[in-house]
Amino acid sequence: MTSNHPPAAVLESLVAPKIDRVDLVTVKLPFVAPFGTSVYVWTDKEAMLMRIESGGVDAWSECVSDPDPFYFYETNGTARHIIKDFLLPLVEPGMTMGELETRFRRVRGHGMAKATVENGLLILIALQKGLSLHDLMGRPGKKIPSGISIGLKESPAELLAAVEKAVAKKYGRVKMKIKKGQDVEWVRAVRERFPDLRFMVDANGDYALSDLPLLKELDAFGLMMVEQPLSYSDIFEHAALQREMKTAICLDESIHSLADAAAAIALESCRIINIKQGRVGGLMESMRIAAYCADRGIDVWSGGMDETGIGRSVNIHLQTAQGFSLPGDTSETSNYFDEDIAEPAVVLDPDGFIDIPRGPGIGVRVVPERVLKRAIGWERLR
Ligand code: OSB
Ligand code: MG
Repeated sequence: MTSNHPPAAVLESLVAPKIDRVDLVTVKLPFVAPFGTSVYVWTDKEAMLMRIESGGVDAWSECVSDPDPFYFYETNGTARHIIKDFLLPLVEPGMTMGELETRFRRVRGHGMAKATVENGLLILIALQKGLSLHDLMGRPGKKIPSGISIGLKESPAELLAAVEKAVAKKYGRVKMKIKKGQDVEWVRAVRERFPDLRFMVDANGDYALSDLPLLKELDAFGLMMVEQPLSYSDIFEHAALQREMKTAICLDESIHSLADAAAAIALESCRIINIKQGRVGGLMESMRIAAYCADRGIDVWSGGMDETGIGRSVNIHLQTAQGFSLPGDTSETSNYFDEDIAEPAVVLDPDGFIDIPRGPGIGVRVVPERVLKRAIGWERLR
């Protein structure tokens, strides 16, 4: 099926327009509360945004890297370097997006940098055609299920309060971060209070195979999955762990491409994959991975990187693609920021679903005054 209908073919055939101007703008938005994980605690979102102008139309995209390499090897600094010195010089008017992607392959890795340029061009093309991004992808609109990622908390009481709030909002599933020493008993507390909750955990690679007895204890809690329990770069040992665990393993950090997904599936390293469009190099590779997984009975969902309204909207549109079978990390804007740089904010409807932002492109408007207020760096590249 996928061979007759390559899932990203409709995007691959689009032609890149002539670009008049490109800017990188870095904004720093304070989080409403610190976001704690096993690898770092972030207190604000430092997001590098790209603005591409063509024939009087301007498109914004967002690089999902952080200023630090604690979740992923790319940083805003490396992404800027790769975009400026290697990717943008490869972009020529008249080339198809498929050709662009082929040229980009010469640069090894750096998917977050690649996604910033690729998504920016796709959003620009959508705007010029007057189409929403999901229409450009050839996908019908639908209500998008919500999911929330709750960071590490200071106490079980604080954790329970956060879960309670999420349950009241009708989030489609709740994920909590775990780390060594803050796991089984915290999970038990949530499960005892919310026996029917669609519930999962994310370790961001904090455990080793030698922690097998502890990880197996998680099987008692009816979790939807345990995300990235072992090292950020591992696929092989996750297969050994999955053989020993009842709970489905979901890979996040380890999956950078369709080839990685194929390896993980062949090795039976996971039963679920978290697709972050930035981490895998953009919308086209995301669509390929999702369809490939769907054909093999592997569930996928869209992860998040605490994006501003720009990246958040891209993630929402992506979830119309074939294969996105589970709620992702797509939560309300107010979960992160008092004031985003784009509007309208993402909100849940009374059933816990999200409407795709309406209108051409990603459907959200970047508010220039808010960008200016939050900008900590601005550079014209072209
Ligand atoms: O591991 O999924 C992760 C945020 C930053 C870096 C890594 C991760 C996360 C999240 C939050 O879990 C996702 C979101 O709410 O956007
Ligand atoms: Mg994760």
